[in-house]
Amino acid sequence: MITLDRFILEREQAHPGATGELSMLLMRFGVAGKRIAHELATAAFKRTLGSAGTANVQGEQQKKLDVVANEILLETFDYGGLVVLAASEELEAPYLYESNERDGRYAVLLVPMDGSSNIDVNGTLGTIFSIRHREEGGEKDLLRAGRQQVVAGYILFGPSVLLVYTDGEGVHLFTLDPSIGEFLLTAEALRMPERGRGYAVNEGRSRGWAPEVRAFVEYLKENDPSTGRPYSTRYSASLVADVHRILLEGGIYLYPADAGAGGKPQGKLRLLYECAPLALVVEKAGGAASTGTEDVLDVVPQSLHERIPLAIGSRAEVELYERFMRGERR
Ligand code: FBP
Repeated sequence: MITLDRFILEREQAHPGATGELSMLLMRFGVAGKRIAHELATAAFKRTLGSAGTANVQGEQQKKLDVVANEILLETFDYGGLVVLAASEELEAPYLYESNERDGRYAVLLVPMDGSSNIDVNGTLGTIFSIRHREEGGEKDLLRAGRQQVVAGYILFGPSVLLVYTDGEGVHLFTLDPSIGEFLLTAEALRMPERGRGYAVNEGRSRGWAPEVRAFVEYLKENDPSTGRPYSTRYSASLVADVHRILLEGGIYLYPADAGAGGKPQGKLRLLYECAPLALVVEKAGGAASTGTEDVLDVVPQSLHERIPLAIGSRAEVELYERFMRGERR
């Protein structure tokens, strides 16, 4: 029975120069995950379902649980002097931990509640996290390519609560055992299938897509058993849930640029705290993540809440998508 704490500490011992701070930080995400899971499970009784009546920096209506999860995560790093900055989907500017300003060596990036449209219908939800080194201090420390993430991962709130992370050396999966309140290792050094049989995309938005995107999705739906087609649609409206399925079964998730009515011409998902963390997890498991023209982990953000188009999944499907986007395939 390998708990999250034991696993992290044993890996730390493999790094003679380690200070233990990163280990403590990672363990805290386990604690935050348990607290958020409890809030989700009791939300109906606590009347914390529904809208908070406020909007976040993206102008999106916040759910009460978006706010609750954000507060739990900000509290989680408020002691111990580890974290100086926390950037969140729910905050316009990064939160500064003044008490850690002198010695804090890390910054964290957060999506407290992913898949918000699933909250009130008891659908699958997630929390996305990423840890970066503090360099010069301030927001500009965050505006660096995803390759500079030290740790990235997610917590998946489904029939069971899972925590998945990479520290750059493999991807590891833990399952919360509610009887003891501990995350236990259930898969170490996960490897993704080279290709899958499913695709995840909101096809209701296809009119706003570029012709190359539509051609790729149509290609997946053609009947050709020799290439594993037609693929099945597997879209849950939770990026974390869809990427987790793809991590285990292969396939591809798409959120393309959308020039249609009410669409996001530059893509919906945020580079720094949605796309880059999941891109690191998927790449370390053998998959890939692309904007359609560039590896997500190489994109240097110009602003904290920058959005990009996203294609993430098995290497075969993502590379094929890029060929469609270059017009090499019809
Ligand atoms: P939020 O961060 O606002 O939840 O947006 C992210 C997300 O919910 C993803 O989890 C999901 O894949 C996608 O947006 C769903 O978007 P749409 O409702 O346009 O299909």
